[in-house]
Amino acid sequence: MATTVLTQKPMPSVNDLRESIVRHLDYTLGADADTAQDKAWWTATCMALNELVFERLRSTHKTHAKQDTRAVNYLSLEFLMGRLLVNNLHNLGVFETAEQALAELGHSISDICEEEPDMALGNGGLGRLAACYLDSLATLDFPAIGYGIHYEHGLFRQEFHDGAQIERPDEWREYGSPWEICRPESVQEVPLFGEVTIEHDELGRPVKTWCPGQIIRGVPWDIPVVGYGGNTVNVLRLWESRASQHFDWHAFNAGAYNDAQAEQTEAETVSKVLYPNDETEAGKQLRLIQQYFFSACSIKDIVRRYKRAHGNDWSEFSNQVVIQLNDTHPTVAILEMLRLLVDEEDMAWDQAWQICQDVFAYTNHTLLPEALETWPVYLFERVIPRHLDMLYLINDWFLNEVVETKWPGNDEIKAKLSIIEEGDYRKVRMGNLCVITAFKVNGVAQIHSELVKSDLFPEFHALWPNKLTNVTNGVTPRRWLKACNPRLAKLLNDEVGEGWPVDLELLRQLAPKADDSNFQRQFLDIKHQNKLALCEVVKELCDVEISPAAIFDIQIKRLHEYKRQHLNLLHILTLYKRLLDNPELDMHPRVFIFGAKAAPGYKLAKDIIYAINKVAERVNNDERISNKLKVVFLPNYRVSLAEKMIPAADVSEQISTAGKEASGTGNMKLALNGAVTIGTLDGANIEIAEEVGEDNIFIFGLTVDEVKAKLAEGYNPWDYYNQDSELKAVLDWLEGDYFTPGHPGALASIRHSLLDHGDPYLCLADFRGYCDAQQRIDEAFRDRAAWAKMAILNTALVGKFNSDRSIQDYVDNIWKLEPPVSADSEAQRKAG
Ligand code: 26Q
Repeated sequence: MATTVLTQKPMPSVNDLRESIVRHLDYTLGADADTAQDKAWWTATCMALNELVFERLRSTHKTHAKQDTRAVNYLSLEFLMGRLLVNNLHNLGVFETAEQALAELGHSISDICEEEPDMALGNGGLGRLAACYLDSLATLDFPAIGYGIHYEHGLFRQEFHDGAQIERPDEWREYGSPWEICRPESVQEVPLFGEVTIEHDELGRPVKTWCPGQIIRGVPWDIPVVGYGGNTVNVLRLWESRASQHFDWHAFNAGAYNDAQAEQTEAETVSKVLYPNDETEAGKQLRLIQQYFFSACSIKDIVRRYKRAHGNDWSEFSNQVVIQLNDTHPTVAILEMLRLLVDEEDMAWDQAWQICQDVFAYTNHTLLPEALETWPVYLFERVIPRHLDMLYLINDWFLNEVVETKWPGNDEIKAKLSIIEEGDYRKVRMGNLCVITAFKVNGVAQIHSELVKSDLFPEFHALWPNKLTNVTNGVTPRRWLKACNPRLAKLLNDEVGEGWPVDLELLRQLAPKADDSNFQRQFLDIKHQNKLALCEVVKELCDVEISPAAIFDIQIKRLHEYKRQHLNLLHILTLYKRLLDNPELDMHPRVFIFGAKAAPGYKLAKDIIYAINKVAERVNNDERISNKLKVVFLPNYRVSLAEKMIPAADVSEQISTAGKEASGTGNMKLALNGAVTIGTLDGANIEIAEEVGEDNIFIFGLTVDEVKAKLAEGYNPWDYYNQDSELKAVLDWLEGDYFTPGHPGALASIRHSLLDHGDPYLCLADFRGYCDAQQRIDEAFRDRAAWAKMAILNTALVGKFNSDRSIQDYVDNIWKLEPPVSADSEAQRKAG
């Protein structure tokens, strides 16, 4: 591992850390050790740790400033960081030290860590991916900065009331967070609204000037990102919106207290709350303002940092700066960069546009048509009128020079590739603007990237054959194995040494032991311990008793029709029916465990949650089936809950309609922790199957090509309903009041979507194949040695899905960052 930090204080002893915790409790928090609550102990522990973190933050900053090398700026509306204390303790190598120090103070480290609220500034996969990538960038010692929004409220807290999802506000920093550092010296101002005026210069050329109607301030909060080994600490910079003047005294004195107050409230609304929709575009003005606010603050910050080192010499800018757009959400950053260079730096258009084409790269995370972002032109015109001018200039150049050269006179292609979509009202296509500008566009798994080329952007691919590429997603093994599964981590340390958290391919050495009965026993024993721990969580959260001897079958992800939690439900109903028909049915006991939030406005998704909860209630209380089947839906699924569920999983449900899940990352976390996947040939499942081998995964269902063919020939779900009596029975079951006594039809919307509304995600077509694969799992699980072998091989063979590998792919193929300077080579350079 390369090191960028040359001198550092030695690691604290148990005594040092214990004293530091008490010192912070006494003097920073003003609390009393005898009466302090766990929350105060948690805060004091974070503050004690920050003494190490901040020192490394400063030295990393100095090193990077001195080296002045190319750095990546990762722009994302979402960062799902989860909890930071456990992770930072592990990454700094002081987890055991802290455990001992807290024990001496009479506290268990796990109780203290449980006090930390999750930093849930994201919806799901895309946001968690950004967090894993920050971890890997710091671990690999690359200079990187994450830019996002300092939401006051992250993703809503989920409660179930009589089985239905209720949303409550998330309060992750009600009284402040010990991890954040406010940087008032780097505040940015962001203009909004107003109009563009045209005047003429001395040569009679038109000069456009933007006269904004409002200015809001962006206040940066820095969250340190500690790399594994603690050499590099990068930052995640999150922007909070504030009114430009703290208070309008003029208005106040004139008696207009409410006006002054209103402006402040309006400005502060911008960073108030994370939009809880993923995959579906909301089209709301506030969301566009969020996107512009954070993009503008970030671009200004990037330019400010560059100018600090290079003044007005722009020749090095595209060598020093690369900006990765996490989906299209930060697209307006492109337009803001142009505006800044042209309007404020007086740069010629051609040069400014060239810079944009050299620095931006874009990651696509979805093919779903409804998720491709578009914005009404009138909203652009209202909120960022000057940016709309810039957009038209790009579009004119693109259509009249680029497209016209390749396809002369072809208006059909022009209409398709234009950044502007015509129609009832005109819309801005954010994806097209990204692809036209970016020097690289990547999908997030092999199949997804191929579909981006062939189905989503085929003409762009024909224009620029080297632009579209793939970087398969990955997850950090520090959080998703070492920290969340300490029992397995210890076994791995004993087997392959302690290097695996930074070199996951080392786990391949386990493969020869997959047949070793002693090793199998140890592996299964750890799984059993982890399952026991999850039993307690389930008891506490759902008041349901489950047995660790059962198969723990887990589906955790956002709730979406395309992810097909309702296909899982149909199979559960099938098993339940078989058990009622034959209580002696030979099946291994199974617990189906769900975790998922539904977007608050996504009616069918909420209906599916309700249905699973209602079926769970009935099944779990049915004594006739003698505990062979249990169903639990854990409320408020989030990163910290995932960390408890994943180590306990036997079976990982990855059952999206082929072609719909761009990659998936939960699939990787579960396999790494020894869960066996039941899945379709979709997203990264395909690559997981390649790595672990077809004997160690349960694949079923239509392929991407078969899905396309079926839809082309005219898919009719009724055909499956009429031909499969078991399927018919469970669908009809949803119509009555069996699961909702006294309320017939309460679950009928699911049946309707699958029959009357055409089953858009082909659940019925895949139903029988899914049931058969589940049957094979039931049989396989009973052969304990064979199952252990499969589980071990999953852990051993998924090294590819380490986010360090993903980051190295980005560095080599897209960002072209220099390899970090190691302490050794730095010393050599100085010496000679
Ligand atoms: C867009 C406009 C307005 C409001 C919200 C949104 C919005 C927000 C979040 C749209 C999409 C998202 C999130 C998408 C997401 O998480 N996609 C997932 O990304 C993962 C990482 O690449 C993949 O593994 C998953 O397959 C993909 O679904």
